[in-house]
Amino acid sequence: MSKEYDHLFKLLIIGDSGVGKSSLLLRFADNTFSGNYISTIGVDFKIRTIIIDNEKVKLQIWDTAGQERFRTITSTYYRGAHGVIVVYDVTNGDSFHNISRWLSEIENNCEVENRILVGNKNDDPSSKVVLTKDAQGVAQLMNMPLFETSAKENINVEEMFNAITRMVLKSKKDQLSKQSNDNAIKVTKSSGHKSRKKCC
Ligand SMILES: Nc1nc2c(ncn2[C@@H]2O[C@H](COP(=O)(O)OP(=O)(O)OP(=O)(O)O)[C@@H](O)[C@H]2O)c(=O)[nH]1
Ligand SMILES: [Mg+2]
Repeated sequence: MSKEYDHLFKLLIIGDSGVGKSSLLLRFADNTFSGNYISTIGVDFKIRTIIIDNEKVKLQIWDTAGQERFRTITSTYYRGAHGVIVVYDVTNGDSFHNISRWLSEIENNCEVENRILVGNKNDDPSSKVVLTKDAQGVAQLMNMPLFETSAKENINVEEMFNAITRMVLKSKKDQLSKQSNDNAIKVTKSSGHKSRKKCC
């Protein structure tokens, strides 16, 4: 029987209320979109398993409420996250300026290194107010990849989730190879010590 998955990662989606966090998750997990706005209460999550380089990666994706009144509850869900998706709305300048607040939330609540910046609602050039080059500037400064997406038109959603998953997978593999290198050094050191003893 084939394994259910090779890796299980927890991803978190944060950002101002109304930027389209739940819509991005619905598009990715169920390939649906609704124009109705039902603001998330607290947190919600969905699961999707994807294949990356022949490995099954099960993603548990937590969708948090953007509203300020849920901040205490949502902050408890940061712990243990392997990757964080920080979303703003390209048609709403305030949501872009608030990115720095969301990055501070990450710093205060977890030690995750894999973060991605997402400008959602990139489907109507006439309402776009956050220019791509400005967003790229911030992304570079913060050392985060930038994706402009549309949950509505299904633009770049799959690519964005794949990118953050690849980042998390790479971190895990780097960490594992570092650990096995460290262990190899330890073994070499201890066997070296033994052989010196034998000599004497
Ligand atoms: N044009 C357009 N509208 C979108 C897009 N994504 C979401 N919306 C709309 O934006 C509104 C808010 O979307 P949500 O996904 O509920 O936003 P949210 O970030 O989860 O909001 P909270 O749960 O309150 O934090 C809804 O009316 C969606 O239909 C998009 O890519 N393009
Ligand atoms: Mg929501």
